[in-house]
Amino acid sequence: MKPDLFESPDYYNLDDLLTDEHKLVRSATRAWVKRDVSPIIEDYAQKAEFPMQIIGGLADIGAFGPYIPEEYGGSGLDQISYGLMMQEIERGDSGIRSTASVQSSLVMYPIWKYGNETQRQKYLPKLASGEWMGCFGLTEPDHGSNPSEMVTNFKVKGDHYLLNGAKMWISNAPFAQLAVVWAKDENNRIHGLIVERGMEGFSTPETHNKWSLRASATGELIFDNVKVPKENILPNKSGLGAPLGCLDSARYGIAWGVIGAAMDCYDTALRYSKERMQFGKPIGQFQLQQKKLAEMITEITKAQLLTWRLGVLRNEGKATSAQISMAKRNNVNMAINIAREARQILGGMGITGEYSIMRHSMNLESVITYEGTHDIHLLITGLDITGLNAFK
Ligand code: TGC
Ligand code: FAD
Repeated sequence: MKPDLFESPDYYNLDDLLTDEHKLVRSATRAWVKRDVSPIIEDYAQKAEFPMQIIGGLADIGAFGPYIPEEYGGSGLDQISYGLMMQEIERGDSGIRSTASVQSSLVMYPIWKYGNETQRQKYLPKLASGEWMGCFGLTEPDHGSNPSEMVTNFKVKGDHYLLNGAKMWISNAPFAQLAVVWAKDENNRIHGLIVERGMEGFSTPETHNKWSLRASATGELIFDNVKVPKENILPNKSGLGAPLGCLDSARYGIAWGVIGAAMDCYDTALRYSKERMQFGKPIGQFQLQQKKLAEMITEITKAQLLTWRLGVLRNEGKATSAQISMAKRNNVNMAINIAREARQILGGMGITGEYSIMRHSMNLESVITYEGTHDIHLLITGLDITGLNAFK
């Protein structure tokens, strides 16, 4: 892969809206990505392998629990710092951002928000340091967009629960030490359970043959009469709103993250367009190529503004789930379109691993599907503005 020459676009001087802390977090994360991710990521994506050696680095930059309080090992940062960190990591690769998103927003967040003090003390510091990695089991083979119909269930058996069922498409499952699993009790109420690797009847087979998110490990979670100690239930929230509350935080991180992928594609294509000569001119001098580049920077700038404002609302505790859905949907779609256009600017070189664009493009096919598909987020907006529910 070519050396990482990334320079981030800031067409509307958005840096003026950031604090010194925001800029520090961003530059530290960017430096880490340039040093530890860019040189190896293409190789790992080609091999379809997660680079386990970067877990320590992710922990060191504070990517595991950026907004979790410091007393539990988190970094205690605000939502804009969290967003900028996701942007920089996904600039490197969506799969690496996935690992950070899952650990922070889908594993640490529910333990912090819905767990008791004993669970927080037991798990959060280990998760923040990367000593333990976690995963989040909501999707099932027959229940993806509609998790309310899940069939994974548990029954009370003496001093423990007996858990049965299966989850599919679970990021980090093949190597995670623990899983936050969403399952129904005997009254059909959804609860979160902490399931640890090594519990009898719990297995995590890896999902192979992905053309997307190849540097991220995906797997299943299988529960065959798994005895889960009663103290492993998350006591402070139940119902579908509990996992969906975690998704709010992760979807917000994605809205920022994909701006990173889009910026990387734009920056690469812009540089290439000034260097690549055809018909005696740099291709960037042709109007058709300028149209592509001008539209890219316009869309990136709009997404940056949307996301910055959402960050302010999150910091004030005012962002709604529907606002987060709009940003996730808009920004992923923006990034996928930019990746496609940028790839064309590079001609044949665009399909190779010499440049990051094709990898981003393929990764974004997962990002537009997970954490609620493009269609589901549109229907959430539709419900919010009309009051009419297309899901029921
Ligand atoms: P509905 O009746 O609307 O709601 C049920 C309860 O949940 C509450 N609620 C929320 N709470 C917090 N945050 C949200 N975003 C919420 N949305 C809804 C709601 O108020 C209600 O509470 P209560 O107290 O009244 O019971 O539920 P529904 O069954 O009609 O479903 C709505 C729908 C379709 C929007 C929801 O099911 C949905 O979002 N589906 C998409 C599924 C999804 O996003 N799955 C993601 C799996 S995890 C993943 O992909 C991780 S990828 C990780 C990576 O690698 O980065
Ligand atoms: P389906 O729900 O079957 O949807 C298929 C199509 O039908 C989609 O286009 C959808 O938009 C459309 N559709 C569905 N319902 C409606 C409707 N009411 N109206 C209109 N159209 C509709 N899940 C986890 O729990 N944890 C994870 O860590 C995780 N990681 C993932 C990693 C990867 C790489 C991938 C690909 C997925 C991951 N997922 C994870 C699962 C992901 O959240 C689901 O794939 C997603 O929610 C969609 O579910 P589905 O694949 O079953 O599609």
